[in-house]
Amino acid sequence: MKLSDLLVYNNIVIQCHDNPDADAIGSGYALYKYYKSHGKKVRFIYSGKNRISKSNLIYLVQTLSIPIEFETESIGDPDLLLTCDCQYEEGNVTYFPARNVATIDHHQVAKGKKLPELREIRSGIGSCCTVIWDMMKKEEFQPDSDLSTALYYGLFTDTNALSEISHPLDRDMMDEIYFDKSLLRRLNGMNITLEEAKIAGIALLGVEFHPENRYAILEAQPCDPNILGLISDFFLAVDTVDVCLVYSVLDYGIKFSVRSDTPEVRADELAAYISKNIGSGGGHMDKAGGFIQHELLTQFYKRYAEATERERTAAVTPILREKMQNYYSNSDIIYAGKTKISSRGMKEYIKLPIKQGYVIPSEFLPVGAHILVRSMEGDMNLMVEKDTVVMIGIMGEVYPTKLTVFKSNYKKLRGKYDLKLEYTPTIKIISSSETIDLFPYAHMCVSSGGNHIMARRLKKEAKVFTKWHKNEYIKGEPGDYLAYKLNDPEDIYIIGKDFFAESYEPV
Ligand SMILES: [Mn+2]
Repeated sequence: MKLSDLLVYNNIVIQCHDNPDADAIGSGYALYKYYKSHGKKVRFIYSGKNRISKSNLIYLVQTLSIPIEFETESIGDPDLLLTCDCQYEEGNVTYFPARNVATIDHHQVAKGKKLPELREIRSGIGSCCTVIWDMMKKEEFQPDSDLSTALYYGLFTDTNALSEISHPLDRDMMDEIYFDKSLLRRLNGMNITLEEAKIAGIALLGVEFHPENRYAILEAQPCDPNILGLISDFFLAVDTVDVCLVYSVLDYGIKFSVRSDTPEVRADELAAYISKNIGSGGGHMDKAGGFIQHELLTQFYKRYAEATERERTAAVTPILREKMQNYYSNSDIIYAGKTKISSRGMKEYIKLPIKQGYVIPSEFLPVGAHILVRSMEGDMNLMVEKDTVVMIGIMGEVYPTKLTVFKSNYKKLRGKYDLKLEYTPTIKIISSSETIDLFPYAHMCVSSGGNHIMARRLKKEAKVFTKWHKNEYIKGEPGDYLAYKLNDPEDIYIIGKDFFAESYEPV
């Protein structure tokens, strides 16, 4: 959906979730400004039992004069009700009947949930502000400095002071958008109340420590999610603790933070594991976080579904405890060159020629330029050399190589290379902060194939430290393949099941 698709409606009510946070407020404010600029009659409301009471949010609303209204009675009969940072008819969104409904959100969608036709839901993006920022960019709508700051603060707070950002689009907004530094400083100085500071203390007292795997679980009473990050950062400094999970049960779901200081556990991967099927999670190797949705927990866990509101917290603890236990017991760790791999069940396969893309940066950038290549997989810093080649894999992953290596493994093909991706890789030129899309410069090639490997299907999860990356593992899920090169058994790695089916053939 595009923002301009909704310009057919004249009388628009924007609603964010009850107990709005900074992301909900920033999102609604952005939509308000966009539709107002097109001469629409617009209201921005929230409802529920409580008015906004947190100091930072009150200050944000007052300083930027954000026209958000508390509405508990009726919204009248608008042409359109547009919900943001939430989905219509959800538990944490007070229901108002409306003729037409549209939704813009970044949360996961519960299975079987009825969604309005008009919607833009991009799960996996750090904040709803980012989704709207991207939509506004596509309309060439330039946010003013107040709105930019509100959008930035929405992303800032929804990703624990940016430490849990994982999506490249979030990184783009973080890099590109203007924000008022002094306002952000003031807001950070009023982020938690004295009561919430005490919640951190109580959480520390109730720690559950698991010495066999050196991890800790801490539960915090309902509080601002940023406190979870503070607690977990603090607790990771404990000498016997390598990994920690801090969570809080809120009325619409569970917010959690994960920290790790051991190479055997990637915080982002653990966060994704914990929230798999029931929410979303991600971040960085050392810091990550996520959100588990109340409605999805209800679908998957009977004991949670049957719990009353007061029993919910007690029902969550065993679910998370079990997830942590499974995480440690269900996964093999393989160190290339150290772990002995049994050849039992291994079969020989040959790699088929596959078409993929490549870019030669020196064709359109000066040699010596420092660039950053951004893709779904993260950021990669490079210096452009005459013979630098950036390969684009069939999943949109990018990696560098040299022209000589390229020529011995690939054959150039005629034609342009393009892929439909959630995020199209970009190049940022460091000196000028200019951003260039990668695909218009992409050529097509085909791998010569013929690589022989030994491989077997994984029955349980595996973490592989390859000989190329000794500090960072690749995770394989059951169904993926564990493989090594026939001529180099130490070159062991994981091949995703979809890619394997397309690209390998038994010998
Ligand atoms: Mn949000």
